[in-house]
Amino acid sequence: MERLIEGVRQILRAGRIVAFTGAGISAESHVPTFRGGDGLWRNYSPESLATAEAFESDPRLVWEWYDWLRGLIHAAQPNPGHLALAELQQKNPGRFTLVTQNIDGLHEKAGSRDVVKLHGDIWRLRCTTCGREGRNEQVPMEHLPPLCRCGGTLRPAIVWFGEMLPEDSWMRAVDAAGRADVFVAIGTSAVVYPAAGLVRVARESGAQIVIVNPDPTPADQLAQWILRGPAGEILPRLI
Ligand code: BV8
Repeated sequence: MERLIEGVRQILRAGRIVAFTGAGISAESHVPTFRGGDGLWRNYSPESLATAEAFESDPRLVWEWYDWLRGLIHAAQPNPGHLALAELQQKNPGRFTLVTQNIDGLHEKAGSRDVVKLHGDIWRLRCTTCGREGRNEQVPMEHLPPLCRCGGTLRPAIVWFGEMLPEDSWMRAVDAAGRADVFVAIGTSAVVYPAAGLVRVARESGAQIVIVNPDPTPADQLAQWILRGPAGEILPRLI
């Protein structure tokens, strides 16, 4: 592993870097991943709750899940993996882009700036009637589901399954992946699209692909470097 770490350290020294993160980077902050053993809540799978249909049919149940998740995330601290990426950005201003699928805000809490959030932000709510959007860090929420001052029901401003990604974030991510010299996929199972497709965009544009993950993923076949282990241990050794 030491030789691999040294090799990746070398390629990170020059060129444009994209770090692409998934729920696994927050696992060591005790935020449950989606598909790991701890990914289930009560007996619901995220896929069954993180949809507009589920919200439509039972906004209170979906909100109970997100209120529980907000409570967990509120108590969570960034781990050495988050902190290492913030340091990598500070050391390489202008040639580092962080693209995350996570909605927990732990990258910003660790000091990362200008984070490209593909799936939204659990601390922002949007009105399903008037569309007004704003920050809300209430833990726990006073009312479930929360209501807008217009009387409409508020939803988390995150991307559910079957929903489009925010256009500007998606375009920024595709552009960065297409111009990357090194693309590091950290803590993602690489099964959710279109986000997972960024690995292939980077590979086909000539980037070196680095995977940081304790388990195999479908993206491994695109990678020149596979660092098998937890992000909280591996990332600090890369900077
Ligand atoms: C869309 C917000 C289009 C909610 C999320 C078939 C083919 C292609 C696409 C599809 C398809 N069938 C359905 C689709 C579309 C669907 C999709 O991809 N489904 C998958 C399940 C097959 N995609 C969508 O619906 C997207 N929208 O396609 O719209 C469209 C077109 C026209 C018109 C309308 C729409 C929207 C996807 C976004 C969904 N929202 N999250 C919420 O968070 O509550 S996705 C959710 O899963 C998370 O946001 C996360 O981003 C995503 C992926 O999960 P990961 O982050 O990778 O986490 P996971 O738990 O899976 O894996 C953790 C990894 O970490 C593991 O590998 C583990 O080994 C590793 N790990 C564990 N510990 C550590 C670690 N790594 C490092 N260190 C550790 N310590």
